[in-house]
Amino acid sequence: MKKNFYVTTPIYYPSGNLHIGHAYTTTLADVICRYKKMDGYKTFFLTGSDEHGQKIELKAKENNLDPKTYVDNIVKNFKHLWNKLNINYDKFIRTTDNFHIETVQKIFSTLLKKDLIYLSKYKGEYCISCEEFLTKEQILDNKFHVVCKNEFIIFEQDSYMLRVSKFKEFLTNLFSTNFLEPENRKKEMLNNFINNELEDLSVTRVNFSWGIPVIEDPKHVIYVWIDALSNYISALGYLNNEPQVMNDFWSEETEVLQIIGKEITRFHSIYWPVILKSLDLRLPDKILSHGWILSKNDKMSKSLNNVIDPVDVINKYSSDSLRFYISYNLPTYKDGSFTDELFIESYNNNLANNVGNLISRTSNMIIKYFDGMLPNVDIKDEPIYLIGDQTIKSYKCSMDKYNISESIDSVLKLGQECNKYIEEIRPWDLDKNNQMDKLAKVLNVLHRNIVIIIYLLSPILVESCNKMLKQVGVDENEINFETLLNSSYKINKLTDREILFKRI
Ligand code: ME8
Repeated sequence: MKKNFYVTTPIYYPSGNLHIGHAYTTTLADVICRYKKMDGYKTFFLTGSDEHGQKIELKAKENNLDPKTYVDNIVKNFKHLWNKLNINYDKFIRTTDNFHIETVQKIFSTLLKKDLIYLSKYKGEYCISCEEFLTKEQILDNKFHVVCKNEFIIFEQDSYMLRVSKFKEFLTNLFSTNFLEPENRKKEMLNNFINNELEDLSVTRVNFSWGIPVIEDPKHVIYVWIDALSNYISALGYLNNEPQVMNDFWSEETEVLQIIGKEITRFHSIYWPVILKSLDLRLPDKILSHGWILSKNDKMSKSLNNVIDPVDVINKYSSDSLRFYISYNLPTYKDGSFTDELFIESYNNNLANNVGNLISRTSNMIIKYFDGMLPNVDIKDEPIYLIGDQTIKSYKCSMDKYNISESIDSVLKLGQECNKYIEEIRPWDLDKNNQMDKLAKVLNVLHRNIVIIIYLLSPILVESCNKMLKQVGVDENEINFETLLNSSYKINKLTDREILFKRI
């Protein structure tokens, strides 16, 4: 079994501050990475910023700044957001980093030498805002890009081209595997591109200068996608400074997961594999292409001016509650929404009424009936004992498929079962009737299931996790999947009665 894990997010454009959509992808990557660590993997988590291109050059001009000063300011805000959202990345790559620039130039030279890149002319409909040549399907009213609704330009100039057309067979074979998820995205790529005439890709520009110059022909700058996609290996030291990290995390022993939003699927599932194959490098195991967060019926995006700032949400509620909403309420296979109403409803139902309530009523009863010291009794014959073990199994199974929402669902079901059990068994009646042995069993099994719930939610609720554990008298260093299954962690005296997840 592979025991290294490498996860990446797209590198985001610093053409403005980030919004909930970017927080979505990055939180998913963070949660999966934390889970993999819990499961014993050596992990590497990469995110960053995609700083070159015409759009950034124009934005900087609008702000009377040189491009680097302009992006420096915005990248500070990126990092501030990731800090507030408890995103535990290992590396933040900027495409203006010198090591990245050198690697991209070396990659370009290699492909040029192999005649996989050649000089030609290119003409097409081009969207500056998305840095993308448009296909017929992407054009609205002969004038606009259907996604961002901006006007495109007609664009003709000398350009170096990547020979994507040579890779039809390679791509057809690749698309017969499960490397791209979900399935409908795979069909879309096959129908729109691979099974059609597969065109070569324009990879340089001469009409702007804010980019990485081609060493062999410096009036050309390397256009955003070769520059941007290469970040995933330049960050690991490819052809550069840290070959050991590359050896560790781009080796066959590594499970490589790349999470993206669906609008950049073409670049990641077609051009990126072509570049890797051209360099004789392995491919990622999985490109997980998630749906969009919509605002009304449109994609939430800077260019449509309909964004929600995650920093506002964190300041108003909390980082954990945002991480929870993203992880649970926005499953990756479909588009989702983010509104105050949906957010509050989910928080109250799942965190306040289910998990928070269960922890607080159980710990209160342990304090009340047993002075906070849980008697150690055998609980294997308790009806809700086995559900705990089953939950661990189904949680892991869903997480291993990167289905975070489904994993959380199994944990929440365990919480519901425990709350239901309390209503049915009525521990307060056991106390009244002096059935203390049964009461000890009931509280013990509830306690065990609560520890399971807390541990399984720990990659998501990273700030509350310790508070929850403290409330049930368990030290964070005492639990892992093994001690959880054997119930072999130590339980201290319970004293804490703080209310977790107060209702909003
Ligand atoms: O595309 N819903 O950068 P970008 C869900 N630099 N996810 C969303 C979203 C939404 N409404 N809006 C943004 C770029 N995202 C390139 C990437 S990678 C080599 C280069 C997320 O700033 C989602 O992950 O436009 C999407 O793919 C990404 O942000 C686009 O960020």
